[in-house]
Amino acid sequence: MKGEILKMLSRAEGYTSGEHISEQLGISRTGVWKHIQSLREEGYTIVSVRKKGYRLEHSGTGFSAHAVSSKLRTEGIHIEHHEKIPSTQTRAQRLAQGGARGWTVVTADEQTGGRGRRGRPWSTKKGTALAASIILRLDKLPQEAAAITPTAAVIINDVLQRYGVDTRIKWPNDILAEGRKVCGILTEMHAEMDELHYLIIGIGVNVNETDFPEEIKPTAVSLRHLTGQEWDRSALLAALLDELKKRLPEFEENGFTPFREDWLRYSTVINKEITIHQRHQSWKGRAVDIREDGRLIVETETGQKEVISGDISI
Ligand code: BTX
Repeated sequence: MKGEILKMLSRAEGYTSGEHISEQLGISRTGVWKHIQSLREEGYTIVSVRKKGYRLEHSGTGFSAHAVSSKLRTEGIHIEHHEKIPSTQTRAQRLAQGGARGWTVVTADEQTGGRGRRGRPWSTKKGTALAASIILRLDKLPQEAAAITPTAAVIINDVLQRYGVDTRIKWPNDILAEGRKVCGILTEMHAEMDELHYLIIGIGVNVNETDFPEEIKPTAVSLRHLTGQEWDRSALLAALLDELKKRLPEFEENGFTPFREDWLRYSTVINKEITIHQRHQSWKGRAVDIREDGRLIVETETGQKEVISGDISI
């Protein structure tokens, strides 16, 4: 409800009367007033003038469900926010198993057990990071769904570039700036052989961190480091969700194909000599292309190989 009120106030030219809000949202005038008070306590500056109503003067930079909702331009996205949670990904899994609809998004201000691929940890510090897991129910076959990771990487990269950050995609699931990791994407799916039940895209962005745990200091970077300014996490997440909501139907219709050229342009690995680290082996080659299903094509002395999973060092 607070998100709806914020949305109305931020879209209004001047004042919005309490009566209008109460009519539009089907709540009492006292209810409106209580929500306004609660928003003020969270740091929003809302001016009220008798007979005129309310006007939003300063939209806070807090990270909450209604802060994100009020900044979304697209409809149909439901946010479940947690102040502290082990992992938004695990919570989203549970919600999806319980039947939650597509475009339910779990967010958190702090994750105590944030995870990356193969059980690796993902650091999400309180008050500075962006952590979100999006439940998607797409009309796709399981084998077609894997290419959602490079597709999401292109879309996220576009949004960050629009904000003026020079980011690049590192296969399979990282977004780098100045050669360091600013964002990680974790895609998980629940499927049978011929039926995709749901996908969960987990997005972790380093936003306002000024410091990182010792073990990732050399390889991690935050948007704040890169731009020298504090970012509004809810505005950034709203922008990411809007863009994903707008462009994923294209993936549902035509797969990775419409995104592939952009991926190649943004990639840090194409035409580079790389080492691929897989579970039981590491080998060298030259990355030359990406397939429509998201597999990386690598030229080696013994011919071309397709890589489904692994980590790359350049
Ligand atoms: P990944 O397996 O590619 O990367 C994990 C590795 O990245 C770690 O082993 C560590 O070296 C490094 N790392 C950990 N934290 C950070 C960080 N904050 N910044 C830079 N490097 C780091 C990447 O997996 C996918 C991460 C997805 C995270 C999201 S957050 C929302 C959702 N919830 C959840 O538990 N995971 C996802």
